[in-house]
Amino acid sequence: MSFHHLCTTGALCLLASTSAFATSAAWDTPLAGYSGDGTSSAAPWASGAAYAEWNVFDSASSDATPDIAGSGTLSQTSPGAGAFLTGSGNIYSAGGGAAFSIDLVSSLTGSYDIWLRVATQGTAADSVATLNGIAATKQVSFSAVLGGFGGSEEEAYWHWTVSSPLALQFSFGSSEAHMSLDQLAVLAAPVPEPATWLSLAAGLGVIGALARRRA
Ligand SMILES: [Ca+2]
Ligand SMILES: [Ca+2]
Repeated sequence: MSFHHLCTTGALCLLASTSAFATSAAWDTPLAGYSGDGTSSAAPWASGAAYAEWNVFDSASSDATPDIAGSGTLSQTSPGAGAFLTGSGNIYSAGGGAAFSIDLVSSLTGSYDIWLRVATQGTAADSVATLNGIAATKQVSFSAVLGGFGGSEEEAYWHWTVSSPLALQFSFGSSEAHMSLDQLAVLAAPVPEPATWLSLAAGLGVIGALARRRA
């Protein structure tokens, strides 16, 4: 079934035709109510932490070539034939709930904060996502009703802390149909080691002692 055949109801046509929101690496698009300069959406990760990032997807079933950063494979396992690419490269799940997995090879050693970040239109992602089988709860950084068909524009992320993972395997999705996946990123930042904190605290202690001697 072609996109045009699917685009026969007003709601679906509108959603499909307005799915071109995040078309660059800047997530905080003005169309989502942000400034559009990349600084106004919630970003608890360090700059430059992008580990893999997709914006324009290659197909509705799999994309093994992240177009903004990194390497890895995004796969959609549901709804199969009910999913299609929009003209702007979103993965639109028309036929049922969406289920995605992301597989990355990891060379991270030590403790890392890991974030999975998504931008969607229409149906929002479900609350729970997993990393290597460990569940996390979605944090919504932006949400606005798009109007007309009950969908929303949403930016959200999940957070985990892992230690020297050999692989990063994520799963997330939506239990309801009509999620349009616009953008997706995995971010990684090292957790400061306890020794770093101890030496930092000791350094502050020395500075404090020197300040007291000079006082
Ligand atoms: Ca690609
Ligand atoms: Ca996009």
